[in-house]
Amino acid sequence: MKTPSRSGNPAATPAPHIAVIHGPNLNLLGTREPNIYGSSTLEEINRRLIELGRELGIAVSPFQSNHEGEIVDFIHSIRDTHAGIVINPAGLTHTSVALRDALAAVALPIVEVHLSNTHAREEFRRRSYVSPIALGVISGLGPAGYEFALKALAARLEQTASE
Ligand code: CA2
Repeated sequence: MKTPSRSGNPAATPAPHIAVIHGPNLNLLGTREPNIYGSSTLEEINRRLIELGRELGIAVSPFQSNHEGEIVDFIHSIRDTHAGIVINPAGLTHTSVALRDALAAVALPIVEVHLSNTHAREEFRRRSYVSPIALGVISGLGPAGYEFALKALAARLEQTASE
């Protein structure tokens, strides 16, 4: 199989797409609770991920919603166009069977990211409906966690493309 192109040649294999999904309230990043979630805004995080994606030969599609159904619809919509998902499901991590079912249904490789260490906080944050169907989980490393997740998915795609 062909590997993703990093040549910048438009005639070469198109870059695989990876969605970066941010759940409810993450639009507030950088404006409230910097002691827990840091001072980067969502826009800054997305900009950095798009830039990193370019370096990795990946087209990054960021998406944020405060509405569970919109996130489910978005996941359905990328089923045939995207090769993987980085997701911070935010509060839906701990509550949403619908989100988990949508992710399982599209059967794309997923990396779950949390800015804070969910295991060092309240007990209810320790349960994730997403983790059992994720390739991996990164928690507590701040915005760098999204970058590690993107690199891990890019490496996985390279690996599966060469198999
Ligand atoms: O640590 C994370 O990334 C979380 O996914 C964030 C969620 C929380 O429910 C999870 O347990 C862990 C909360 C997102 C709220 O985002 C805010 C950002 C700025 C100000 C207030 C809330």
